Amino acid sequence: MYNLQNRIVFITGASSGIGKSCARQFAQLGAHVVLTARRKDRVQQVAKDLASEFGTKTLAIQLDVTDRKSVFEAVEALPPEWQEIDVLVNNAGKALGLDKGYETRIEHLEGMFETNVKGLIHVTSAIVPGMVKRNRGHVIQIGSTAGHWVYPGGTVYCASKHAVKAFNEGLKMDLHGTAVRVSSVDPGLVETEFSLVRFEGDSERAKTVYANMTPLTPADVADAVSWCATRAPHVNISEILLMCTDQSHATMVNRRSS
Ligand code: NDP
Ligand code: 8X3
Repeated sequence: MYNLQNRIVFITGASSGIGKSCARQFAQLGAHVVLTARRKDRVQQVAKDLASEFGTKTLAIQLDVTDRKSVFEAVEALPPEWQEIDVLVNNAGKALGLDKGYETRIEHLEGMFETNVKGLIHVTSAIVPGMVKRNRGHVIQIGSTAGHWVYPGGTVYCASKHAVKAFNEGLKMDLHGTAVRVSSVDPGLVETEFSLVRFEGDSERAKTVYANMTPLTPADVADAVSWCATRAPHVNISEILLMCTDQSHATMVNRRSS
């Protein structure tokens, strides 16, 4: 098992949901955690909680992954003892709306592709060269079942997650011959703020997504992420596709009558 004690883990989208749970899992494993997101107060609070609960060494940084310049500046400005990132969890992402692909509003199209695809590539590009130089590191993308299957209303979001899947396959080949590992953890329905964001704050509509079924929790996904990161260095987990027992395919969800 790969020991993450005192290793540096950099997480995007650590203010909520899966990213926040990953931060907790890595903190429990003794890692030092860099928490990033746009909502600075939230990442500061997560950092404070982990420090008081586990004594974790944390760094909270306000970061918008869509801003390539800020991403590179933030990575370059890391204090020396935080520079040697061992694990990158590229988690920041979103779905916006449930429109047909050709009717998707430009701000939704841009919001999804700028964050899910370009943002993930910006962060990877800022961090991976250091991993290559040290010949050590692990990039873990949070993909989605939406990167494997398409569903009605998810055309653009699914296209963005298919792009993540393709980028990740390429990244593994780009890093061929190095010791840098590349994984993708691809969940189905997870109850987080994801649907609240998708439906622009409509909490009633968001709740219906997870009604009368038992979705994955963010901690279930973080388990898979930390499992990838703790395998022996010669083991590279390429992909984990995970769904709750109530979900069998993109739109095949077992809902119990209430
Ligand atoms: P949440 O909405 O709970 O979390 C999303 C996180 O992304 C937040 O921390 C948010 O922080 C951050 N984020 C959004 N935009 C940006 C940005 N431009 N720059 C930096 N951070 C950003 O949703 P989830 O935890 O569910 O989503 C996390 C990932 O998991 C996403 O990539 C999503 O596509 C994926 N996923 C989710 C599933 C689900 O059913 N929930 C299933 C499969 C995959 P802030 O707003 O503070 O910037
Ligand atoms: C999130 C899973 O099915 O809600 O990536 O799009 S789904």
